[in-house]
Amino acid sequence: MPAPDLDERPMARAVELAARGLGTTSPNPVVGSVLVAPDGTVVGEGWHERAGGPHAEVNALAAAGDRARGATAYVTLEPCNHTGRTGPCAQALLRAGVARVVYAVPDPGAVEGGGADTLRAAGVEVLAGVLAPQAERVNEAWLVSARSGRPHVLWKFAATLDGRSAAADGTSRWISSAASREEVHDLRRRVDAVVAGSGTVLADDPHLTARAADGTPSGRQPLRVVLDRRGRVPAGARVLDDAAPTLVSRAGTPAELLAELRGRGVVSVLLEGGPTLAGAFLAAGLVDRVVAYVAPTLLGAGTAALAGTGVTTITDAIGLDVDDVSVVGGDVRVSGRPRR
Ligand code: AOF
Ligand code: ZN
Repeated sequence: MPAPDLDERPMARAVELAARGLGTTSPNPVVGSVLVAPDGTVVGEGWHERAGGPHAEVNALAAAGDRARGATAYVTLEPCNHTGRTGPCAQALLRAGVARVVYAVPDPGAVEGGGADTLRAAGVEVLAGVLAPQAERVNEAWLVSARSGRPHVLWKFAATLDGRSAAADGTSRWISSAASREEVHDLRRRVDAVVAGSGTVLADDPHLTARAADGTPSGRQPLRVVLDRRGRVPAGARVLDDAAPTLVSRAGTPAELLAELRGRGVVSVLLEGGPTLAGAFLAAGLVDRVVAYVAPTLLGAGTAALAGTGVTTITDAIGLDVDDVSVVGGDVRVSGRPRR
């Protein structure tokens, strides 16, 4: 049996391939696959490119052809065992004569039991859990949604070093750097829906579209969602233009809004503002990831980035398990998952 670190390199490549599907596979997962011959040669690579299209394993098998026989298949998600829009990958791997299957994360969405049991029963050596944290991270939105039955929620905000999202006079444009703002447009391209409260729409009149540097809408557009319980959003608001579809929701609670979005097939949500809406989601335990862009500027007065969490004493502070701290265009980007 190969040493575990020998399995990590092809799995790392499979995770890289999976990431290529981010933004185009919803409501399906992102999945990557690599086929390696017994002599260590990579004989096929594939990833899931779009919902309804061939699964990662099938693409990798097609690339390998006859060379798949006797190979090890690396897959970031347990191979499927069901006939959905495409045939079961477990069977395709068996037909191709794959000798060993290494996968990272079990499939929580498996309809009729995962493919691992089927493969083992057919005499294939199966190993699970290789680079599970990395595979989990790239597919976080889909996995969290499949396990929880509601969309994954990413709260993104920009603030000054002293934690403010707007100055005392209400101005808030360009707190974060151009590079950070560009990243936010990439985030929007990758999610199914972008959510803002009516207060943010009234204060900032945002487009909530994914745009190129020149300001024109570019790439896949998420559903724009405005939580507007009191019907305050005016007809001329930019968020209602025809650049992308918009849902004005009257949902009474974050949970209700997420259920409504789930009903529309939404797997991933980007929560963009404002402070009170974010506070309500956090208080309800409905934020799965926080991404903060902290600019090296100070205000000393103005709107706090977050409000309404209900936290009044330090022992109740919402801790984050931070898995990334980077510098983006001079801002510090901190990303982590709220501890429950
Ligand atoms: C994918 N891509 O590469 C793998 C998936 O609707 P279907 O028939 O494409 O099936 C989707 C399910 O198949 C998905 O929820 C997951 O359980 C399993 N694996 N799905 O879209 C892939 N390997
Ligand atoms: Zn499959």
